[in-house]
Amino acid sequence: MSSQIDHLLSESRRFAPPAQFAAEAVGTTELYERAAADREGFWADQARELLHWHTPFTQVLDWSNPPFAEWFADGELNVAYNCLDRHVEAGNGERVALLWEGEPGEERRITYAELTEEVKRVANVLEGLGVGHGDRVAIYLPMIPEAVAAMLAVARIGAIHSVVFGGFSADSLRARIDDAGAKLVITADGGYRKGKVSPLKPAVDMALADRGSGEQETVEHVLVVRRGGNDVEWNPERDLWWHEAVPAASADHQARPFPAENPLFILYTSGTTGKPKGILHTSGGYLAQAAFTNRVVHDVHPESDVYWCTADIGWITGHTYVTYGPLANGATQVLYEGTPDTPHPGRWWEVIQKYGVTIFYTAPTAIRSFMKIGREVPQRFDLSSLRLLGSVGEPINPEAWVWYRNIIGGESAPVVDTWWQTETGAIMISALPGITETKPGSAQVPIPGITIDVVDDSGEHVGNGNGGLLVITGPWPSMLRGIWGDPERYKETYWDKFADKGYYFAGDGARLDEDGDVWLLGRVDDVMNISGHRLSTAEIESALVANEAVAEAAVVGASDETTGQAVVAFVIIKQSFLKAHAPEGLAGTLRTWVGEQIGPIARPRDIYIVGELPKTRSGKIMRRLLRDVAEGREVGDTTTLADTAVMSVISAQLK
Ligand code: 6R9
Repeated sequence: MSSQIDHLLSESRRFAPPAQFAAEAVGTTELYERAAADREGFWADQARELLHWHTPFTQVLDWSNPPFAEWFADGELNVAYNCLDRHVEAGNGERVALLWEGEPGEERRITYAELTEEVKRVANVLEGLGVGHGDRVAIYLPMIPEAVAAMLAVARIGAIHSVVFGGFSADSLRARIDDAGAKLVITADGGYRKGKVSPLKPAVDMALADRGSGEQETVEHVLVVRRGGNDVEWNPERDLWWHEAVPAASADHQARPFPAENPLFILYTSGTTGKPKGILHTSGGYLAQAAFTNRVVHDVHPESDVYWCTADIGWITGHTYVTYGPLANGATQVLYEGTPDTPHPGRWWEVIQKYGVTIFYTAPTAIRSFMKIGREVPQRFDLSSLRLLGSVGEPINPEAWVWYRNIIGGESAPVVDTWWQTETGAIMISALPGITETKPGSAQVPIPGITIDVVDDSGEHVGNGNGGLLVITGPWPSMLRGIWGDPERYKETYWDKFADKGYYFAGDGARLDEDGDVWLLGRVDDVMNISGHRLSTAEIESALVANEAVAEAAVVGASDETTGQAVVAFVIIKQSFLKAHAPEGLAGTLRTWVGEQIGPIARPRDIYIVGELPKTRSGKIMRRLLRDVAEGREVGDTTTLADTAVMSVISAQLK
């Protein structure tokens, strides 16, 4: 890590916002001043200004039982009403909410009035199926307008959605359905990916098929959108077509107010153990910070901008910056179904040109893969509508940042590097593009109303010029309210490390430069970041050892030029298996296996079959040493290994 830090600190380029951008920007220095003078008052102002409250709140923050926070607790609102009806009532019903582009090239323009009507119908369908306040609904859909409508319909009736990324396997879906106890699954027959239909309904059928004895099935119905046109099996007692049920339902639906702390969604994310955590978010505080950050960081002017966040709704970025933030603000946005390079490598740039996208928010891994293809591809398209670029998901290296600004942003669009997490719910660290002089590679400063620090192991501020651990020093409106069904794990994971200070431990390493700006340095735990997606080493290890051939497995995240990190697995094969089978092709088989168990994003880039794994005397696998091997470095200090010779054996085997 020290060479990385040296490299970062030699980065001295600075970019001031263009004058016109600065003059018209939503985010101003007054916001910082107001927040510094009265942080809670500041958030109360934002919540009042940006949202409609059926019952206005009088309390702002209740932190009497930390780390369990309540924001705006005596207020009541309806999240879907805030994202839909109120824009129609304000006379903006004809404004386009979604500019949808299917991968094969179909197009649908959906106004706020149309989306509101659709969501009302879906809400009636859900209620007709017996889904109500507090019930959990799993959503397993491609990037189609129905995905946004499904989330909002669930929110409208006070139920809780759990969106499962369409790239996850039947097993992963099953585990998430079970953990949340979902009553309904909303899915599609399939969606388009890389030029063909990728089926989804069969995975739902598989997930709901083999119940072990004694296990109670919680899912009563499956609501299916027809998108791919692929053949699907049908269980008439359980399954309903969206295109039959939704148009037949009434378009009248009154949005009922719910308390600000009513749960809105659960989203599963990888932690340091094998079992994904169900991160719980609630309504008022989440929506306030989602709307605020989308306005001031993305500089959204709803009447004129065309906004595009490329994230899938299966990730937190898709929740906050596709569904909730932009729609709460009444913005017009692009929703694109497919992969960036189908049917040609300029597909994204074509979409920007076609719709005149002004604000574009994507991940460093995508930017790096475009850099690899070359600037000739984006230069074939007119990208002059773009006025702001954003980055999220992992550290963006200065070279990619500058390429993004110059080649995509026409050497003028500000780039905001936004740091946040599933747990934080919304952006926490970022420049405000109209007032901050940006630095390539640094996320820079906490947004107004957020307090953070970089500290040493005992929680002491490290001071400028030093590295340490990133902490959030006070509660914030869109913070997670817990881990679904596991309050203890919530405390242990995020709050125990700095319990005496009351700091939230983010799990990221960071450094403060001489100006006090923050540079994120990646995870300090066993969480990997592959193309901006979080995966835990333990999760993949347990998938590997679940295969009959594998005795033991160790997984590390090795740095990768394109994906940020790549999964590299070291496995020991069972002697008994080797007696009966030839070892040829085993690595490939195991790769496929992991893809089936968790999802294609979890497939290891490399699988090394080894005879032994490096362990400490207490039996802990020393991943640091395996990472050295995976990244082709000289192996570091091996003195704490139980058997110090093991690393030379492994290195020799791989040569
Ligand atoms: C929004 C999202 C969270 C982890 C986080 C950190 C990494 C996200 C980053 C960044 C450096 C940025 N991360 N944004 N690292 N610079 N701008 O990605 O949520 O999927 O929960 O991942 O991603 O390591 O801890 P999530």
